[in-house]
Amino acid sequence: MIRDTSNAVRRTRYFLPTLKETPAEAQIVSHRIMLRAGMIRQSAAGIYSWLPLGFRVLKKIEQIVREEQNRSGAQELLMPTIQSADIWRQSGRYDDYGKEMLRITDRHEREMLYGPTNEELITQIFAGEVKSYRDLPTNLYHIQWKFRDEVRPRFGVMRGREFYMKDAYSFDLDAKAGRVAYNKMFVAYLRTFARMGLKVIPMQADTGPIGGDMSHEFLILAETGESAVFCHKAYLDMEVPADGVDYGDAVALAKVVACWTSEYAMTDEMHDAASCPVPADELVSARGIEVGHIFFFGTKYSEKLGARVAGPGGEEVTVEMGSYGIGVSRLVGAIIEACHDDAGAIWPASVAPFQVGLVNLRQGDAACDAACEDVFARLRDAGQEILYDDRDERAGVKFADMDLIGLPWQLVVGPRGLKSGIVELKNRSSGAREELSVESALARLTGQAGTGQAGMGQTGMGRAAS
Ligand code: 5CA
Repeated sequence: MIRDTSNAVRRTRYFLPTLKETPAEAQIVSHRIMLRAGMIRQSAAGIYSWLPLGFRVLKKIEQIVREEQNRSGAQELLMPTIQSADIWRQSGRYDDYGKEMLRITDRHEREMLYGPTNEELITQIFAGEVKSYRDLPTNLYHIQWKFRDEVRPRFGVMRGREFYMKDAYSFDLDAKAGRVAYNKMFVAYLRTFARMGLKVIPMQADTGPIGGDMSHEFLILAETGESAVFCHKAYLDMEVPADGVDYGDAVALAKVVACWTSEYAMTDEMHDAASCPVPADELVSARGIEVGHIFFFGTKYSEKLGARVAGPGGEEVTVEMGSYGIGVSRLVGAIIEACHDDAGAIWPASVAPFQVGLVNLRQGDAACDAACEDVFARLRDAGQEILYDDRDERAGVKFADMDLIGLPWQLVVGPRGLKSGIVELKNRSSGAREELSVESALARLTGQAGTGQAGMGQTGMGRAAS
């Protein structure tokens, strides 16, 4: 078996430039933590490089999104970042998009653009290949960088100009089938965010430049959220569909969606205090971060780009479409917003860059070094993701860095404990520390953390700092 050596790393060999000072440009906690924990560096306004630690989290989030999209029946493909202006002229959005669109001219003076979204391109691909209703329903998605020349890029990766998005596009024969496709994505979104330890609330939304007549934004509650949100408190305890949810059962899916849309939930754009039906003592008034947005817009793009199929009776049918976005790079910041304390990030195990941080309290001490090497090798060989802080640094520096980075477990090896064969295991989320033998610590970490279940609950509400 070829081992993935990137899952077990030594701090002295790992590119992890943590900062002691808080960078002045960062206004919100996630941006501060991402810079201080060496996850990202700004390359230009709203454009970031992802350093190894941040990149690992991005990839974990991406993988959860992918798994839940696949499970719902959507198929992954990959479209380019650069698109031709022609299809945007056809849809009528080339001028509408205004300055937010980054326009490029190639050497042949052809007008190109860096894609802010992909409705036009996917519709063109579909229209070129699919000719019969028999090939429906179809849902195609990709996970790709987007560019929107935002007037005010801010809050780090939360509102970037270049950002990583999952966008899915559904194609159906009629509006009823389109609604089933919409429900599938709705349910997949509930599961996706719950797996990241987030409590998400779907809210009725404005459709903006994407268009259409049905749309939900998925928001997580966080003090630094860009939108004010108003929802019934029942949302805080609603049940998320389990692993075995049957995406083939349209009735069951509709029931889940009906439940999750049964209570009042609006962003400030849609909320009207005068007509809000929820009594004040049942209304949650908070701020939220939009992590996903889904749209049903019928034939808006299929009509203009000629996405038509032959229906069951041979008649020509213009397909019904929806589009479904998740802000993958935004989620890295959003999860920190929902899940941190004064010392740093507190990663849910499912998206943590590594599961275990190994702290050698006395580097250079023969016993400590040997014990750490042993633990490191055994966790690595058990397939555990581990970051070994083997630097010649003071204990205080190592502790502060580990808390900042926020791995679910810290395994602390020091000379005093080792004399009696004892190490300390700290849970980053609860702060609980336990002294136990090396063997018990290893058993705990390989038995528990190896399943991805270590640390905080995966479906629990993120813990926001006060
Ligand atoms: N075409 C549709 C659905 S695929 C679309 O583009 N929807 S969107 O505009 O709402 O974007 C989808 C998600 O991308 C948003 O919910 C948000 O989480 C994320 N997003 C949008 N703009 C930015 C940005 N400037 N920086 C980071 N993430 C963003």
